Amino acid sequence: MEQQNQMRNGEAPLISIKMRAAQGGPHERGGRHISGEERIVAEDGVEACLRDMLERARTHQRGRADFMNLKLQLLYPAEALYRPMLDFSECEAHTVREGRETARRELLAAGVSERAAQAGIEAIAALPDSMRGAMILDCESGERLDRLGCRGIRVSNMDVADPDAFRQALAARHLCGDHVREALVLASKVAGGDGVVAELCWSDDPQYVVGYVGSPRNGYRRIPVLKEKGCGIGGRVFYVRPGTDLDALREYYEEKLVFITAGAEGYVTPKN
Ligand code: WAQ
Ligand code: MG
Repeated sequence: MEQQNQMRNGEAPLISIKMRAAQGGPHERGGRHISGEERIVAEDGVEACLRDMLERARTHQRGRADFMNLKLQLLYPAEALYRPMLDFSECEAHTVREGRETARRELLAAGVSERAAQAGIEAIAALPDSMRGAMILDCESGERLDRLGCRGIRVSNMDVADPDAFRQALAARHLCGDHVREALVLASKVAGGDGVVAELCWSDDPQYVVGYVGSPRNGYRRIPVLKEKGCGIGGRVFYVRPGTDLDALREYYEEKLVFITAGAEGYVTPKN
């Protein structure tokens, strides 16, 4: 890419790299979702990022992918929003039953009704296989509001504002690894959506049983176990207040470029 030609208002573009991998053909032709990932990197970081992604898709716990879609796109950081990383804290749970009870309590604490909390936990647990995206539920009735079937709403166009600052912030909490970094970035973008009360998530990677409840009120509440080891079903539910503008929310999640700051970067977080 010719840097000189791509400058806009004196600003160097960034590259968005998105990967999705499936087994048995492309997602849109019924392939089984294996993994998806995205990064936003400077131009000199593209090769290393692609190598990481290839490696992850080839060796994924959910199986070997036979289809991979890669998309690269120029982005201009001036069009981005900056959002702070959610506060991180950890709940205690030793069994799936305790974990789901904890999730229910955390959802109530975040402002979700008893009925909706239960509906969300059951909606993920009852999935026949993992979705690519998330379900949107009404935080009072528990009714599913999106009509996106097993695709769901896919949160995209986000990354950490400063990888080193983010790594340090995680290390200070004795955290490392891709799962937690990606989950914190996603949960921080999700909680910043207008009308959003909470998110419930657990991983679909068979060996990774961790999940969380995220919310603007209580931050990222990690739950150590939400499913049995070996189970490849996981998912996400976003709870919204009745009357939320779902088209605007979907546009924010899928289109808007958002960088998550870990506190040390010195950005002033603009309100949108
Ligand atoms: N947008 C919406 N939903 C998504 C997205 C996305 N970008 N990516 C994944 N999902 C949904 C989809 O239904 C997946 O099946 C499900 O979430 C789980 O995705 O240690 O690893 O990437 O604190 O398997 C949480 C705990 C880990 C981290 C979550 O999720 C920690 C995780 P996974
Ligand atoms: Mg996964």
